[in-house]
Amino acid sequence: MANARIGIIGTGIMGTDHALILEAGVAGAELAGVQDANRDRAEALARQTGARVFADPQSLISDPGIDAVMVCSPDATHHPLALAAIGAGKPVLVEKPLASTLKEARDVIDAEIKHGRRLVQVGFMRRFDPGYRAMKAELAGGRLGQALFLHCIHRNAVAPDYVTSDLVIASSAGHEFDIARFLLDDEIVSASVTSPRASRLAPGRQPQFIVLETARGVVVDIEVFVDCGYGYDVRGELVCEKGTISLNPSPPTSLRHAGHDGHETPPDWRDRFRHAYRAQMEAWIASLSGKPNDGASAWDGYRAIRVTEACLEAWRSGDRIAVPVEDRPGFYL
Ligand code: ISE
Repeated sequence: MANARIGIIGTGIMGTDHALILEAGVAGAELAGVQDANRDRAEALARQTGARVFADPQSLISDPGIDAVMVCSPDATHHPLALAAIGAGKPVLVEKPLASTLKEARDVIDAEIKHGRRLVQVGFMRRFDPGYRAMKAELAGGRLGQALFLHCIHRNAVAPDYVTSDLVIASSAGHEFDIARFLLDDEIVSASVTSPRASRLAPGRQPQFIVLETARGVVVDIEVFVDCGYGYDVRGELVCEKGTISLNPSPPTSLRHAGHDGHETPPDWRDRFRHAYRAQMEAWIASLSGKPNDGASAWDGYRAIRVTEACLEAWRSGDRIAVPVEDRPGFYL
């Protein structure tokens, strides 16, 4: 069977990373096109990869030489471009978040259901991380008993100035909302958020401490601190009735040298989750020829935004906010 010809919209950090994964070789796929609002940036990536450069997103989406699309452009474009891909009947992997509002996310779901075939996957790549998958399998195996707590830490070394406290919830904590639902196979039903004072090194935004409750009675706590300075650090510990299971840091080695004993902390998520990004790509490409895939659906993207909106309300009001749980449409079962 011919390779699926992939077009990437947005050639910034994530678009480039995905392009280089494809370039390094993914069975069944080839990078065929790139597009970016900054044409020079798209052209630079095209020179490196041999992909065609498209003038605008719609011409890439509708081109007969493109079979499937990755949307890696700024967050506000995710919703219209996901709708455009559905309109063209082409599979689309949309970087998270699926949309900027709940209403927009609902539009994507409605359009996909109307189209009648699943086309959208959301780039919650942690679902493909070997550590999280092992945690999920261990919980399902039953030896630890039922889950009680999920403790999560999400730290970035540094965030750009445009990242507001709200965006910390939407963009960074969104990963935790999705991974909690995925690991626990449960829905989040309430959210509370509190913050310490802002770091003097990043006075413009506050770290967050989020507490979620799930329908089956698990408590999930999340520290999100995107200015920790020392590196990218994601941790998780699932506490169950008869034991716990934690993520290990990703480096395969640790180093003792010059009074230091430990392991390197990666600068950002691309390195920490490199296996997850590749595995996500492989699973998505395999799904284009019909292989089942447990990547995040548009429904999962919608639920993450539901929780985001509750967290934003909880943060502003100081109240514990209920997260409405709707029935999952049969289309997404
Ligand atoms: C970034 O946008 C990502 O998606 C990373 O995975 C996340 O860990 C980071 O906090 C975000 O800023």
